[in-house]
Amino acid sequence: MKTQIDYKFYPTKEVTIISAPFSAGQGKGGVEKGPGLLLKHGLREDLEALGWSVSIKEPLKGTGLDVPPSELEEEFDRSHGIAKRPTVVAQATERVYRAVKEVSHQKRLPLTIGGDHSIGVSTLAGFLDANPDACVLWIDAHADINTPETSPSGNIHGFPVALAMGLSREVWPKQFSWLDEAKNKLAADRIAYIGLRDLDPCEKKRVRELGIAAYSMYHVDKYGIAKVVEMALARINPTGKSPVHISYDVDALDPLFTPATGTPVRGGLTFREGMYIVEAVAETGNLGALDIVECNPDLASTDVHEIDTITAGCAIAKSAFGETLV
Ligand SMILES: [Mn+2]
Repeated sequence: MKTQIDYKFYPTKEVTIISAPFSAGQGKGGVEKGPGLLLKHGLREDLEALGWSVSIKEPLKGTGLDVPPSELEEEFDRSHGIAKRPTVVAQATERVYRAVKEVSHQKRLPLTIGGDHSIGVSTLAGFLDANPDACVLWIDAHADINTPETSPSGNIHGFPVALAMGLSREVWPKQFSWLDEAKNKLAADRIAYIGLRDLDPCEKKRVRELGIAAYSMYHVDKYGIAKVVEMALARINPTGKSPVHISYDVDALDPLFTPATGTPVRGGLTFREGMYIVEAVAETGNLGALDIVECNPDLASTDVHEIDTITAGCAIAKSAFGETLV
């Protein structure tokens, strides 16, 4: 059934799905299969049924970057510090950035499907390029605000928020210089986290020092999800007039609901809490952009786990694009 919601920034309801089958922002193969499986499970048809006209962009097609990390060449140049595979990650994220930027300037809603969360830098920088006043809800168990000098693992999927904010620019691998051309950096008062429960010590310090609105699972328990979403939107979008970019890592949900993901952490959002967040943003009419990342079918121990995780990804999209329960 066609959605009844009035999308303020997309009155003609046009969306471009940007497929980003990329996995080298972390070490586990399989997450590059996420976009194909989301589409196979009917993502495109789901959005069409809600009244959206859908096109698809594949910025990594034919680049050889859409393979598991083990099939990409090891890099032995350590001048970039701890950051792993900076050359391929920089190449892939730049391509996805250009696609998101183009789609955003065309006034089509960018729905980017991963792939690991390193592509978050692409979607943040690309959407901000066309929408300087955009604000961000980062739905995740993790803060993804590490930099090469603070990261324990070196996996760049833990860096995208810091990259988009331009933090510690002097220690970035040189391969990321493409990011200097992005017009607008993400400001600390334009992003809120929901679902946090596994931050590195340096990330906790950074989130506090920058004064970022951070709603952990403690706050979800304390206030309930409806109040948390209300508080988060009041912080980042006080006028209610800015487009809201939701970057949704499926590990925000409890592993009971999305078991097939690279860095699961127990004590997460229930399925309904997770859907409520996107439903509530959709209801405001302010949805600007959406990312759905970190579905990794190769980490499913059963077929049911794989299907649960992929269909949760599709459900996030449907809720964001206007599906309601009644
Ligand atoms: Mn993440």
